Amino acid sequence: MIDPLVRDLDAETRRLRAAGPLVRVELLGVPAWSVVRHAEAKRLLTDSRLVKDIGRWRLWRTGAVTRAWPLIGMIDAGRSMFTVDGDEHRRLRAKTAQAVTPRRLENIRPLITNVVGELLDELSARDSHEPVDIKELFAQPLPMAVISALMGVPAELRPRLHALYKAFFSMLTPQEERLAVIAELDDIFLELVRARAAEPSGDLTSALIVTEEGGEPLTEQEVLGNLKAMVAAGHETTISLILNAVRALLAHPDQLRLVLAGDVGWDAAIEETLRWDTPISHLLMRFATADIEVGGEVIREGDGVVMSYRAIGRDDGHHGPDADEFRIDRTGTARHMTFGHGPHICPGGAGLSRMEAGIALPALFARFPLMRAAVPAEQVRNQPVLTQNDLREFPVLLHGA
Ligand code: STR
Repeated sequence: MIDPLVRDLDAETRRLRAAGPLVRVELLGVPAWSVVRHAEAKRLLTDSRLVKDIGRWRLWRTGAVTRAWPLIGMIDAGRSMFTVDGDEHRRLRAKTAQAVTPRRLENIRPLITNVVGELLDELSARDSHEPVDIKELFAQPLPMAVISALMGVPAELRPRLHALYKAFFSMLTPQEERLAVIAELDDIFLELVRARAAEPSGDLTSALIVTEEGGEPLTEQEVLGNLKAMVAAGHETTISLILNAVRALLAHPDQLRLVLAGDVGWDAAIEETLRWDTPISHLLMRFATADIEVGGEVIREGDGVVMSYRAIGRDDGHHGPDADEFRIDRTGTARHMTFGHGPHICPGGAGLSRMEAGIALPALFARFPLMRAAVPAEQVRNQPVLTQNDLREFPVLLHGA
């Protein structure tokens, strides 16, 4: 039911929805539950009997799942706000929330505008009437530039990080190589943590380390875990948001006209993209510490549970009978859950990614108002990445036909 190679994401989303609200799935041979509807997801995401601690997973405890499983890096990712719950989670997360201040976000705005301007100038300079890949040349470079600047990751490391994350997420990477990639990411980020511990600067990594008088500092491993989570999340998901918005708008010229004419705001176009084509297809994983009944099925203690956000965004029970349509002018009050819900709801990144998309998209369409897709929709393919909704490439004609 869940294809690790993502050969047809729309068909998969439809199948999951039809089988919901709770669907038995296999993740590369490993059984789990997938939650595919809004109401059930909302309830489970505030149910404290579902936890992130991999130690509660029966298949892990029995040794049926090991580090040889290609998705293990998504779960066994070190101690951070992403992997713990309860009071410990509040402590790890509070530190991040304090660090991602509205002021820090506002301070990053000029950088986003500059990077977007530079990328657009490079695109213009090509003056090409041949197809160009708007992923490689626009959607992909921006989020890494922004999250690196925020966290203090040196610019010269960014190309290497791109390559490492690509290998980390791809289901085609041999597992031995993926484990080496994970080790290298750890080395890179640990070096940064130690440098900032020795000499703090104004970046967010330093803010995770520095503690006020009387405050309880995070351990080195906790700072490392939070830093890794923030860079991975800030990078990968925002690429998808920007690219999915470009793709959806070009595929729906009537909707694009609405936003270009100013009849509908860019914020609405961005929210509709977040709902209709979520950056995360499936979020791994939570574990049941008790039997939990959902829609006539029972999640057993020790079972693993996946949030299938792409299906959740298309839930007609929540978004109405036209949930499958991309409509930036929808009038209902139903809100999407693309950034999650409950204690683990996306901390800070929601605002950052909206800001990036909110600057990048209007600037892109203002510079290239005649832009259109260079290939038919069915030729645009996903990367072989089970968890992220990530396109391989998206060729466009910048100046139209
Ligand atoms: C990647 C590997 C790593 O070093 C740390 C993490 C923790 C946070 C995870 C990240 C992972 C993968 C992408 C995630 C992110 C949190 C949000 C992001 C799942 C496992 C999303 O795509 C939603």
